[in-house]
Formats: sequence, C-alpha cells, structure tokens
Amino acid sequence: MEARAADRRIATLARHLEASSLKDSHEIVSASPTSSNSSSPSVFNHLARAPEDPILGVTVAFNKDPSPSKLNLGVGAYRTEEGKPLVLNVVRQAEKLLVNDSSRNKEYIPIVGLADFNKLSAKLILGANSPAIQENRVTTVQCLSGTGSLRVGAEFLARHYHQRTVYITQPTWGNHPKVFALAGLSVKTYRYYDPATRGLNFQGLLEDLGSAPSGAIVLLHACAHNPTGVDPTPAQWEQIRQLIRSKGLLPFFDSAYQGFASGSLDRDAEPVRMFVADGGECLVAQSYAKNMGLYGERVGALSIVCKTADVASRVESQLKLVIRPMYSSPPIHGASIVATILKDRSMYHQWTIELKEMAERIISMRQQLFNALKSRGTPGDWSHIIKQIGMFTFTGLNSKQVAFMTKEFHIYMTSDGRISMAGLSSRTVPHLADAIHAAVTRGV
Ligand code: PGU
Repeated sequence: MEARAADRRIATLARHLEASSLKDSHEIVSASPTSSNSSSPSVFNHLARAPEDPILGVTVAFNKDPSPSKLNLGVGAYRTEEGKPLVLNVVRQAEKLLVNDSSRNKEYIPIVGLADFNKLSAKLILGANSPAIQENRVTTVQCLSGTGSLRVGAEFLARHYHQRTVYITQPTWGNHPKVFALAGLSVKTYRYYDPATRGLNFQGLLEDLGSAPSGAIVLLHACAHNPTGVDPTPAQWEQIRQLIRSKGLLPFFDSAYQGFASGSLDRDAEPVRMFVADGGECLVAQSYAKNMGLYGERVGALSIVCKTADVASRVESQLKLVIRPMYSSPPIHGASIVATILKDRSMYHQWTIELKEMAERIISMRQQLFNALKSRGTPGDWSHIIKQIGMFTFTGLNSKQVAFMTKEFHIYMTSDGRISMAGLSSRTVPHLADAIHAAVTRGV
C-alpha cells in the first residue's frame, strides 16, 4: 500500500525520537552500567511539554482562576441563565427508563453500534422520507460523538478513496485539520469568511472549490458554522451543490449543531438533504453533544450515502475494519438515551421543545449583548452579533484584546475572538459588554 502522509510524518517523528533517545540511552548506560533504577531519568525525558488545546485549554485556564467574576465563553457548551450545565429533562427521563429496565445488560454491542440508534440517526439528518434510506443506500455507524465520526470517516477515506485531499473552510473548528491530517489526508483550505464584511466570502468559496482537483473531499459545516456563525443562504447552498456535483467533488458534512441554528431540526438539516436529494454520494458526521446536551457521553454517528444498496453494505463491511482496531465497539449508554428519545413520539416532541428553548436563549443573548454595546456607545458596527447564528459569535476582537479581557475582566474565550453565546446569561452580559468596551476604547 502506498505510504500515507500520516505514516510518513509519524516515521519522521519516530526517527527524530529514536535519534534523541539513542543519545540519552548511551548517556544512561555510561552513567549506570548495571540497570535502570529510580535515580535514572525517565524514558520519556526527551518529551517537550505540549501546549494546551486552543479550545479545551481555555477551560483549563478558567478553572485555575480564583476570581468570583470569571466567565468561560471558550468551549461551545450550553449553560443555563444561572451559568450551570444543563441536562435536558427528556434525557433524565430516558435515563430513568433505561436504569429501571432490568432486562438491559452490559454486553458488547456490535462494532457498528446500536442498530436502532443508527437507523434513527440517519432519519434525523436525512429526513423521515428520505429515498436514500428507503433504498438502503445509507450505511450508518455509531461513533464517539462528532469528532469520532469525523475521524472514522477520514480514516475510511484515506484507505479507500482515490483522492486524498480534503478542503476545509478558512477558518474552521481547530480540530478539523488535525483529525484529517492524522488520518492521512492532505488538508487544504477554501475561502469562506470575509473579515471585512463579517459575512460569507461566496466568490472566494466558489473560486477555490472551482479550482480544487476533481474528486477532492470538501468538508462542509451543515449549519451554524464554527467559529464564524456565518452560513450560506439556501440559494448559495444550491450553487455550492451544483459546483460540487459538476466537479465530482465528495461532500463530507459535519453536523455538530443540528437544531441550534434555527431551533428546528428539519430546517437545519436542509443543506444535507439537498445534496442527498440529487442522488449523489456524501458523508455526514453527526454529534449529539450539543443538541441533546450529551457532551461527555460521546454519542455521534457517521452516515455514508452511496449510489446503491450493494455498495453501502460493502462500505459498512470496511467501516468495521476501520473501527475494530481503533476502539472495537462504541459505548452503550449515550446511544441508548438517544434511541429511547428518538423512537418515542412524545419524548421526541419534548426534546424539540427543550432544544428550541436552548436555541432561543442563545438568540436572546445575541440581542442583549448587541443592545449593551450600543448603549455603551462602543465604537464599531456590532450588528454581526445579531446576524450570526448558532452557538458562537466571531466578534472580530484580536488576540491582544482577548488577552486584555482575560487579564482585566477574567473573561475566557478562544484567542481568535470567538465567544460562545451559550455560556452567556442576562446576569453576565453587562460584564462582557464592559470588557469589550474597554478593550476597544483603550486602544489595546
Ligand atoms: N465539529 C464541530 C464543527 C464542532 O464545533 C465540534 C465541537 C465538533 C465537531 C465535535 O464535537 P463532539 O463533542 O466531538 O461531538 N466543538 C466545540 C466543543 C469543544 C471542542 O473543541 O471539542 C467547540 O467549542 O468548538
């Protein structure tokens, strides 16, 4: 098999480590010829300290801050008006049913996960009446949340797809390039966001995808683009679809926020359904972290929509070979919660209500922050706060301003100026507005 990019990188890294560890072991041998003991240096002595993750590291720094007024707007995780994590009532209800069901056991589930969960997940994203599902052209595997679904999809493509280049939006979620590069794909970017308009650089997007090599994989954020909060309009999606199909590019949707953009699960799935409706192939990674609040349960799904049922079943057989040596089979609990909710009409309905409440609270935070900046007369046009959608606002604040707000106001956010609106409440809006006002007016 042709050496993959990741293999080459790992081999180079291994050679480098080998060279330095050989040197160290030589020194150890001459210092202590008998054997290693507690006074000899660690076999990991050569390791440099790795930096914290740019997103999850924000929480690490936040947790260390003793200030009572500290505010974490880094990670995209929903908080209540009281600033507390939220477990949805419908999730509690499903968990009770599961715990009280003594017929349940803890046996391994299949490599591909729970059958019910997979079927219902495909239905959730592709639509109840999707012809692709009815024709058995979709294979769905339960994975470890959105990240795991992307990674399994990327590993599968690196092994079995002829074109090893993936195009991701500029900018994008910080983990995307790592997930794809370490799976062995070559990562390129396409223009997406225009800082001047704080909107979509549609022309740039069309040009870059238009000049992508035929067959290239294109990562698309299904809705609520992270970090910009800027999505194409339905008409723009249609143009993107035509371009992708005419060039034979392969769409790979990342759906981490279904329901969070508009408050409607169906509306947020429209871009994906538009691509599936044309009969072409695509991949979709789904996460239940945000829309069901199941962050730490790690529940997600990868669906691959194929041309025929026969191809789909062969794809699934190969996905099993990708998954088995990675983690063997996925965990039961989170997927059982999701399946319990999705298959019960009344629980499903209750979920949509709670989801809408979360989406609406975020929208009201946008308005409140916008109003607070307006009332302070903060210089600049802040209308993008109410125009952008989903969990995040891409404020336009630079890394120095962010550092200033952290130091002076104990407000934590990613250095690219992204704030998680879901972490904000009516109580904390004035504090954030004061901080932004100070950062902008003091010429930081
Ligand atoms: N895809 C996108 C676009 C995301 O924003 C995230 C999470 C994921 C996938 C993966 O989520 P899972 O938890 O694996 O389902 N992004 C959040 C959460 C923190 C993180 O970086 O993982 C964020 O704050 O950007």
